Amino acid sequence: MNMNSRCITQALLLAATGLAGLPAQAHVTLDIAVGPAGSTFKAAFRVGHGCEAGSATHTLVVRVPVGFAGAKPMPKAGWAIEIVRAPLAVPYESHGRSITEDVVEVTWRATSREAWVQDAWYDEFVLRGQLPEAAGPLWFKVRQVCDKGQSDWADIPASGTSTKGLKAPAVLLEVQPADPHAGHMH
Ligand SMILES: [Cu+2]
Repeated sequence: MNMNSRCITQALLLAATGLAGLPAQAHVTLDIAVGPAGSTFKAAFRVGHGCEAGSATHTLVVRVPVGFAGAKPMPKAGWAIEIVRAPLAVPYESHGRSITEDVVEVTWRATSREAWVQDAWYDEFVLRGQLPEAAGPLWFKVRQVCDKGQSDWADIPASGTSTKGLKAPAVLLEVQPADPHAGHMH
């Protein structure tokens, strides 16, 4: 069985029950996957199932792409948070200050078995940040670690934003052109 045979199984089940047109409940995806350029965005990563063989999830590692600035995880009961910061290749300005390093990775780790996300359950992990001024795709690579095995959602298409055919697509956030009437608010 390859890494995503479970997702394929779910897709087949959905197709068989006539629900294939609904948004995929498989993989790791964003609850809302579009946001206006320059806005503060709440990225809610949805974990719809466990790893291979129905194994429960105990760790989620989100690699924050360049352009998603000042990422802040929302605390989650039963889960410890680790934040990795790194120097930026291209510093940016925020509130008149030059920002030279930023959050590049956030990890949620269950502090006890009770917090593990069972395969039959659904959960969300929330990260807030500032979207870039330029429209375009942002890809979050997400590693889901389970009791047995792990899934690395890290495949990015060579061009465009279609994840069709990718075995383990990274999580897509589409930054759209900003509303010219919107102010700088957060
Ligand atoms: Cu899936």
